[in-house]
Amino acid sequence: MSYLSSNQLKQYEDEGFVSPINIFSKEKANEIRNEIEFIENEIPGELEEAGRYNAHLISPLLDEVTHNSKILDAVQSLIGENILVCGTTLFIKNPNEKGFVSFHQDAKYIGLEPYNWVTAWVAITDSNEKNGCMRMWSGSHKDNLKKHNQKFNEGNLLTRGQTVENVPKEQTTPIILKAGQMSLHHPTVVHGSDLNKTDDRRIGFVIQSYIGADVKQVHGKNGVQIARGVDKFNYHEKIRRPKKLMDTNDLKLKKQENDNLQEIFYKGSDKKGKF
Ligand SMILES: O=C(O)CCC(=O)C(=O)O
Repeated sequence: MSYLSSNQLKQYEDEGFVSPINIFSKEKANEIRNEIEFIENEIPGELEEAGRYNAHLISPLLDEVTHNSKILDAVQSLIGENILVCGTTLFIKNPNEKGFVSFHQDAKYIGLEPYNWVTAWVAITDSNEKNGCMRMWSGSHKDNLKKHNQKFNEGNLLTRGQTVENVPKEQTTPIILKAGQMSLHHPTVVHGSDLNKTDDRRIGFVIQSYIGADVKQVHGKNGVQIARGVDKFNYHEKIRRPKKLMDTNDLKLKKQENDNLQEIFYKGSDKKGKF
């Protein structure tokens, strides 16, 4: 039986996302926030720019979220029982910083094919219209890949500032989440987010993405962890899960994985951004 209800499955099919889904308590979300902020304080810069990827490789609490059985039950309803984690991203918007995310489709530069994969956006803080929650262009996943302009623009939290132009923003749906809830979105749904206009941080921990074992990385090398089921395809190298916080070898693994990611994200581009 599917963990997602038939209405939720229909929402995903029709709109390209499903939200909100309760995962853990506000208290747990706070504990995770504290771990993120502890890392930021201990190793300044570790979670910034290209370091914002794959923090689950150095943080036992983020590893626990990545392998959370409720999240995996929901993901299984969409991509089947053999699930790999091929990366995570921290999308943090600090107050007084000009961070935003232009409208884009994840599938454009991520190199994961076929599209049997899904992204889980887990709210570590509340996420709402005031602090720049994601906005989804409902139904846009049905049109396949769209043209993206590469803007490399100031404040844009995407690698290339990749932008789908002329999205009817008033028709997009805000993904309002309480800390501890998540949304799931499709590889080709167009989405973005505005500035954080509050005086607290907005933190999203994004499993980007959960892929079926049948999904290849066509732009480079992606280390993966088995989250559930079996991997009879063996397309990717398996990487370990952390046993303690900020272990020296795990920090090296994170760096190596993130170097590989840079190759993937900037494949074919003669310009590089800071993420
Ligand atoms: O956190 C955001 O505002 C955008 C995140 C995003 O684009 C994604 O998770 O694919």
